[in-house]
Order: sequence, then C-alpha cells, then structure tokens
Amino acid sequence: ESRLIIAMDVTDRKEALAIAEKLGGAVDAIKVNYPIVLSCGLGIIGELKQYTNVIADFKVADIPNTNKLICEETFKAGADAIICQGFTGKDSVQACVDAAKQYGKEVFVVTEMSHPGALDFLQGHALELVDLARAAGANGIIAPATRPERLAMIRQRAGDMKILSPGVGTQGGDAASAIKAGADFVIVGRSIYNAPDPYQAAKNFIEQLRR
Ligand code: BMP
Repeated sequence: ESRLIIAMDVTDRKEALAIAEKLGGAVDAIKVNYPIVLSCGLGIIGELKQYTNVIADFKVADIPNTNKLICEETFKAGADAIICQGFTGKDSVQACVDAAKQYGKEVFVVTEMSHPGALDFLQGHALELVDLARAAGANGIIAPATRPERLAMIRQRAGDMKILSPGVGTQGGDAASAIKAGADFVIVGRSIYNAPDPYQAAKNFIEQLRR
C-alpha cells in the first residue's frame, strides 16, 4: 500500500494510458475527473482499470434519483468508487451509498475542499458533513491537505472512515503533513503528471509517505 492516489487530469488518452501503465503498479488508485472523461469518454475508466483501481471523482451533487442514475452508469463503466458532494444532504448521499452497495463499490463524500474559496460559504460545516457521511454509511470522506489543522479536526470526527486528501504539491499541501494529520491516502495530480519524469515524481511521494 503506497497511500498515493494519482489524479489523472490529463486530457490526452495516450498520455493518460502511458502514465497509468508506468504508475499503475505503484499507486493505490487512479482518480478520474471530468476533464479526462469529457475528452476521452467514459470508456477511459475501463482502460485505466487494467492498471489499478479507478475512483470516479464526479462530485455527484443532485437529487437522490439523479444521483442514483449517475452512480449506476459510473459503476457499470467499471469504476471502483465514486466521489459525491455532501452539501446536497443526507438523502442524496444515501442514494449514492445505496447504489454503491448494490454494485459492491465504494462512496467517498466531500466534506471540505482544498482550495481557498472552499471556506467562502461552507466554513464550519465540515464536521456536520463528516457525521452525515458516516450516518449514510459512506466508506470515507475527502478532506483538504492544504489545511492540516482542519484535516486533523476532521480526522477526530471521522472515526474509522477512510480519508482521501487532495491538495498535495501544486496546491501547496505537504504529503507527510497530511498523513500526520490523519489522512489515509493523498491525492496528487499536477505534481506528478506534469513532472519531467512522472514515475520518479510518484516514487518521491511514495518515499515521503513511507517515512
Ligand atoms: P492537483 O494535485 O493537480 O491539484 O489535483 C488535485 C485533484 O483533486 C484534482 O482532480 C481536483 O479536482 C481534485 N480535488 C481537489 O483538488 N480538492 C478537493 O477538495 C477535491 C478534489 O476532488
């Protein structure tokens, strides 16, 4: 277990598959987001799955029925897990969890995002969203590596739920600090796929995470 998840936000299919082939064996999962799916199509999930687990970061944020339909299509495409927003409320998150259980997949709920604007409207709600995620039976949550002190607070509230933490590298967060604050996995995108040698960059992160 590397504790590293790569955010595959490249929009070129060949580049993505080349990186996945090199790094798939070293990382715990590849996270796909809209950029790669909108450019390459949903089939990219199945292609990346040959190399490692795939997490669909679709930040699902709709009414329960639409959430359910989105989750079903995503799981049918082969994703091992999906990320949904928590702010839409208990029933919407519950719809994702129920769909995941039917397919034997996992759900992660965003509690607080890593960018500065994340605190504009939702400051103080992260802990309520942690409780909501747990009550819905989610497998884990997303919490920011850019604010280790808030990550630590979220960890305390999260009990044994898994925490995936983005914001490491380009956004300013530090991998080791995120783990120390309670993250189980860190998510790294640009600092790996934009590095001159993505494989070496990933190995450096894995080394940091090991220490
Ligand atoms: P990068 O390491 O290049 O900053 O990429 C981070 C990835 O994690 C992106 O796919 C981004 O959409 C996602 N992400 C994030 O950065 N912060 C969050 O709070 C939630 C995210 O999903």
